[in-house]
Amino acid sequence: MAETTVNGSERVALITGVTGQDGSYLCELLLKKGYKVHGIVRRTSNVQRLRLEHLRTMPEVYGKSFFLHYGDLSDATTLRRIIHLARPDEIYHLAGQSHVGLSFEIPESTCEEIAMATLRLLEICRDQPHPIHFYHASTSEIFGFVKESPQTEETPFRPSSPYGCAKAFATDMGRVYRAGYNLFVCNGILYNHESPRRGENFVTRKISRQVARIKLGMADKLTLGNVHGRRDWGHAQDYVEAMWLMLQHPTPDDYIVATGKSHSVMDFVEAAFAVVGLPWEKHLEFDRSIERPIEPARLLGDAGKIERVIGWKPKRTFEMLATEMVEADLADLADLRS
Ligand code: NAP
Ligand code: F7E
Repeated sequence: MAETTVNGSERVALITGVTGQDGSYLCELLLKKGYKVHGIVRRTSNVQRLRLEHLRTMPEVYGKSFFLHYGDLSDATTLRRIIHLARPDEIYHLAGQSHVGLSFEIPESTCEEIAMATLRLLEICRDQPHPIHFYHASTSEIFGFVKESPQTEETPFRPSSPYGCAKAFATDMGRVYRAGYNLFVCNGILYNHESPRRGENFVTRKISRQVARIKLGMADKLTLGNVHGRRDWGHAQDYVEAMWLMLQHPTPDDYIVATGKSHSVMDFVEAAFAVVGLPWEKHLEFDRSIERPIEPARLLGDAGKIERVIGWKPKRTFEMLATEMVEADLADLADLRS
């Protein structure tokens, strides 16, 4: 296990996107490792942050080793101030509009939040007097119209969505700042990763939630778009471990984080219905308006480099993931009803 102190003092991490799926798991992981964790949250009309409530309401944690700051990716002055105050050893930059389908509807704000905000943060890091290890949340979507499968760190970027274009820009900027200014920047090129904390508008969680509703008699139909798309699906808790490991390595680099196994959306539907013992044929329906203008080709990752260099490997399987998600939704809905 890597040291969690520098020169005898506690390590400090800053997470953008701390309220998201990955941010919340990463926050728990770093607190467990003894870090002081600062998170940036944006102002919303609802002050409850569901994925963090358990930490925010722990008096021995909140305000002692875990701190939240208001900030927005568009607000460079505030970002600079937070970084100056927190003096992080490590920054995990996870924030941004993360829905590929939606990026076709709101391309400008998607690019602004993903591409320009990453550049903004890199510029702030460049000005800091102390060295910062910077993690950038890149994605398999940079490969889009792939020419080879599986993809490696050497596969050319050919994004097929506004989201993918913005992430490709941010990933390249990370490389430029690493080479040009000697900044410690790692691009984690992560393939789809899911969990019970996944947003409900991503396909796996939409499926697990609706399958649980159907099982409990609260719904009858699951409506999806294209179920033939294939993805390399892993578990978010395995993937946040990879983010941390990258920043502990002596030299910064880019790494693919994936399982190397390909499944279709339909495979996930079948696995989820199998958990509750119901026939999917009776409940599944299609809505063409959910389909996207373009789908990426076969996204499948070769995570050989991170296994060789850092020793990371996924622990959870596709079947474990589907089971955990459906069971968590069943338990959650049962709680809500009681
Ligand atoms: P997520 O659940 O959608 O979380 C996104 C986070 O970004 C939330 O905390 C959100 O805050 C915050 N955010 C969005 N716009 C912001 C803004 N303008 N200012 C400040 N904060 C903002 O995403 P995730 O699944 O955890 O993914 C984390 C990162 O990894 C994202 O950058 C995503 O694009 C990337 N990624 C994800 C996957 C995956 O399969 N999950 C794969 C590859 C890469 P609110 O809570 O206020 O909305
Ligand atoms: O779609 C199809 C859809 O939205 C997966 C993000 O975390 O991973 C994620 O992006 C597939 C696509 O994930 C519905 O057309 C069918 O083929 O769950 P998704 P995504 O687009 O792969 C990458 C790596 C990221 O970086 C992103 O941040 O499922 N699909 N029917 C549907 N998708 C949704 N959302 N909803 C449907 O009803």
